[in-house]
Amino acid sequence: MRFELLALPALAAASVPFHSNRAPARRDTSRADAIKEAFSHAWDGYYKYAFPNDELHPVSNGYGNSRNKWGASAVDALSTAIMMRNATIVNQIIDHIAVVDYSKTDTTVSLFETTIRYLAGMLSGYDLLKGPGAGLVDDSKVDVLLEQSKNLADVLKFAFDTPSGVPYNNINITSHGNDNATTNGLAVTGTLVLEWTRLSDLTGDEEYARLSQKAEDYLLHPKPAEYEPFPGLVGSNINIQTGQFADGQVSWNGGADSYYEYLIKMYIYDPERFDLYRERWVAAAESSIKHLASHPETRPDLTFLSTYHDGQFGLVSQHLTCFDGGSFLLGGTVLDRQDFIDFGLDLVVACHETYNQTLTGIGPEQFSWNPDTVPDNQKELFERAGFYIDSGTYVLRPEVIESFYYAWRVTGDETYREWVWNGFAAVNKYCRTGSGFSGLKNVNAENGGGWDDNQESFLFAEVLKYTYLAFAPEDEWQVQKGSGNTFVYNTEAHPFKVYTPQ
Ligand code: DMJ
Repeated sequence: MRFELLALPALAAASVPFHSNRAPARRDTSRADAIKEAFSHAWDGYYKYAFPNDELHPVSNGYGNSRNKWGASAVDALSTAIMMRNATIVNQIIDHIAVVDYSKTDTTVSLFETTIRYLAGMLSGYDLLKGPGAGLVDDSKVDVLLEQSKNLADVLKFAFDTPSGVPYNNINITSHGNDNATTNGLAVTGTLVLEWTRLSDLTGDEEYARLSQKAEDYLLHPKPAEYEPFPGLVGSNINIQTGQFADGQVSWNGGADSYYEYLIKMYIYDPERFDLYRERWVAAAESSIKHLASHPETRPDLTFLSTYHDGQFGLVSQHLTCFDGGSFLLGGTVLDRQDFIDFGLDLVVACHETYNQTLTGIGPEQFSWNPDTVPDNQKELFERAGFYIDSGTYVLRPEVIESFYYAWRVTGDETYREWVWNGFAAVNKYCRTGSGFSGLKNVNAENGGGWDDNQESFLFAEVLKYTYLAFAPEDEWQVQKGSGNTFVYNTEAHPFKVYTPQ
């Protein structure tokens, strides 16, 4: 096991040795400051070279517009900037949001990506600034976040206008067209309901909740029965005309992932209205432990989740999938189920190995543990680590660090907080450029195989938020052990205030 701190190029980290003799509180402040410094570094580069475009190209200092050209990085950065109490950046972002015209774009719009990054970024900013972040900026500026959330949802809502109510994901907001898809994916269909329900609860306009919950209903009552091969575990695609499942391909990997994530989070948001969601998450979690838990031949001590289709188990997982440990830990602590907490920790330990065993200390995009298909040049890795790499890229994803954060919050065990720090240190060492942070081409090569020259907006929303929260002061928005959460995080790490009846 490798536990040493990777050297940090930034000023803040240089003063924070891993084996520090300082009192924990003081050390944690230094670490929180180092993470805030990384956030400011990324923001300054984005603001200088890319704003108000969607994302920075942090090597060439150009920019991209992969998310509708509405300033995705700015909107995605808002909740983290509030939690870091950086009033300057928060003001810059709100001033930008106030002038975005959400009715105009020249690109195809993803309902899912636009919901989880833009709609959620604004709603979360509103919840935080009306709640524990109040006073950070002039209160008269905050209402625009809810107004613009409503404007955006009004532009998007035609997507749900289908025979079943299952939306199209890829839409043209000018022509009200779509990509003529016959099916929609499980994750993109099932990762709207928290944001659209929150919008209804804040505005009093029931339409948004109704639309998203109608689509979700097909997922909660899956038909035909054969496409729910194990209780709670469902297929990956839904017919847009009928609302019926179109296959029985089960996984927690990308494409399915955040459907499961939102089941337990909806229950936390409002246990009264969303008890069926809890029931479905518990069924999925129990079935996953029983049927999908898989231990690599060369490392039987590790536990990953396999996929399942037509009697076959697929021994492949992803960086994206590593949110699973956090989901089991959150569900386990909220429902007081030690078996879920224990299983969540097993998943966290295995995902930690995907970081711990590479040359950079960062995990790959996709990995496998099928002993029959190990490439010759990865036999040593498979023997040592229990997995081999299918895709070695790293695009600044958060899921492994996110689950470390949940493990730390739920258990209080410092080990997991050190894993958060090591993950941050590795990202700071290998991904940091002169103007921000770049994805890597190969996490298991010298220097990460080079930079991909892209800084995804979720660097701001997720990676730097979960790392910061692990070292930040106690606050109402921190994930709590047990059932006392007053905030629940959307899949892009934007915290929403849990529902309280008026
Ligand atoms: C983010 O947009 C969200 O976390 C989503 O659920 C999955 N993909 C990225 C991060 O990897």
